[in-house]
Amino acid sequence: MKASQQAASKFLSYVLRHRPDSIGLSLDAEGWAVIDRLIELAAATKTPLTRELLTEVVRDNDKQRFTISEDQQRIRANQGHSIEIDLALPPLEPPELLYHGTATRFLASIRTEGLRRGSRQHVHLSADAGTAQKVGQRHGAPIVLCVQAGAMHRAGHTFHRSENGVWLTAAVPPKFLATPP
Ligand code: HQG
Repeated sequence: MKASQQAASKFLSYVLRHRPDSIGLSLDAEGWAVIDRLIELAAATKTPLTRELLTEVVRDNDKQRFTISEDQQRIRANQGHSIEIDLALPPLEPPELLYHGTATRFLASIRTEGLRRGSRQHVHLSADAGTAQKVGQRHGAPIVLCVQAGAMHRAGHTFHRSENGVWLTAAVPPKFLATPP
């Protein structure tokens, strides 16, 4: 991604996941923003956007963080929200194992409480350990936890998969987590 795309991606993550109100933007119940309105409001910020830049960011984003609607009128973040929106994803049976990357300093608390969603709407899980490792690195010395997602699903926990392949669930109780000794 180019520097201009990276700046736009950060701005979009902030506005579409956490603070649409910071630029006076409204999202609908499923988290979509009207692109023309977003461009209009972004013009007054340090991160002005154009239709072309938005198209590039969505297309080239390393994690495919955003989706433009089929009619090209709206944009939303695929996951990571802290605001209350309903992505309207169907519940899905997860693979037997999923992974969660975190920092070693959180381990004691996670062993006691399980994984909590914190400020976000969901706990985020990865389909592979490599991706989880990268997610963990964002927080410090990384460690990858194994989540018994199949067993959780059989016990009645609901899972969704975001448009960009991130698995989402409300919480992971400690008994479904394999932590290193
Ligand atoms: C930890 C990125 C103590 C949790 C990624 C994590 C992801 C606990 C941190 C997405 C805990 C929350 C989300 C407990 C959980 N005690 N710590 N009981 N339960 N934690 O950033 O999963 O690049 O909110 O392990 O790729 O790291 O932004 O969540 O370390 O998909 O697109 O609390 O964000 O995507 O941190 O990352 P976060 P996350 P983007």
